[in-house]
Amino acid sequence: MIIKRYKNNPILTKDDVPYPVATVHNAGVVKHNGKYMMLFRSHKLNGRSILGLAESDDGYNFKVKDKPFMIPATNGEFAEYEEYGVEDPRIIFTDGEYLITYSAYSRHGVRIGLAKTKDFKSVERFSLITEADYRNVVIFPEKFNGLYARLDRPHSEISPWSVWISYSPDLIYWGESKLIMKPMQYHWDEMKIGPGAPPIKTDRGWLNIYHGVFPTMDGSVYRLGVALHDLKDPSKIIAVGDEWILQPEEVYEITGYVHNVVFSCAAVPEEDGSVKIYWGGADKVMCVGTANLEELVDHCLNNSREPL
Ligand code: BMA
Repeated sequence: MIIKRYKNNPILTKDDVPYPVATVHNAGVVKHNGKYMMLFRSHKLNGRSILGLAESDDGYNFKVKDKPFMIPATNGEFAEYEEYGVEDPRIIFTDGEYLITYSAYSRHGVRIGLAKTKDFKSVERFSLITEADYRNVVIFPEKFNGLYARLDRPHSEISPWSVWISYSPDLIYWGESKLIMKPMQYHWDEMKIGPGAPPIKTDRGWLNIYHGVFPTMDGSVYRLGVALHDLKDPSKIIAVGDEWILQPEEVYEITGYVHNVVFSCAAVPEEDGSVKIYWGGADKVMCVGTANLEELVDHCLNNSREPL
């Protein structure tokens, strides 16, 4: 197994949250001042989502803060687009601050909001970076020719749901969009794919942990895979691992709020060459596992399928 599940999974459940929620899942995680900060999604008891914050010394044992970190905005330009909830945060560190991209749901569809924090105490909403309908936006932690780059996944009735790249000088205006990776027919990711954890820089390329969905008679199955992007030009995909790296297998991944789901929004690289990969199990609990970064890169390169 390329990912070793932590023995005490799940690491966070609704029972650890000091306010009423039905789920804890799809969390963004980063290291801040030596602590692991986890921004997790929870369904409230009305079915709409909010983001909570938990903190840990070791990346495994988390303590949840008393109050949610982000709830839907009630005034300003974001309020209209967050009416139905905020979901699936991804976090990166750049230029001395953390950028949080999250799905903003409303009667108009799903857009991506970008918020900033320096300290995980206060948070400032900065921009709505897509129109509807987009999900799964990850920003690269480095700029390319002076531009921020992001991967995203627009909805489409015509093409299978695929991964695109776009660039921005200021985190407000985005362009130079290009399709870079598609689902593969009759393959584990044939129905849709989407970026998962923000890309991780390695010697051989940017490692992109993504999710792929396969439709079955029993509903969709969400799995994780890996792709490798060129270090200088992230629109070039060097390789895509043909086989998944994680699929729902444990009870807490097979049954829950939505069954048969492993869904990642975060991976934290460590100094010893390992990486902690975080995922939501069945849209209900948070899990973690470890992998070796070089092995994940080998997994892409040794048996690669075409990106398009
Ligand atoms: C996707 C998103 C994720 C969720 C997944 C499985 O479309 O809604 O937040 O984890 O479905 O239900």
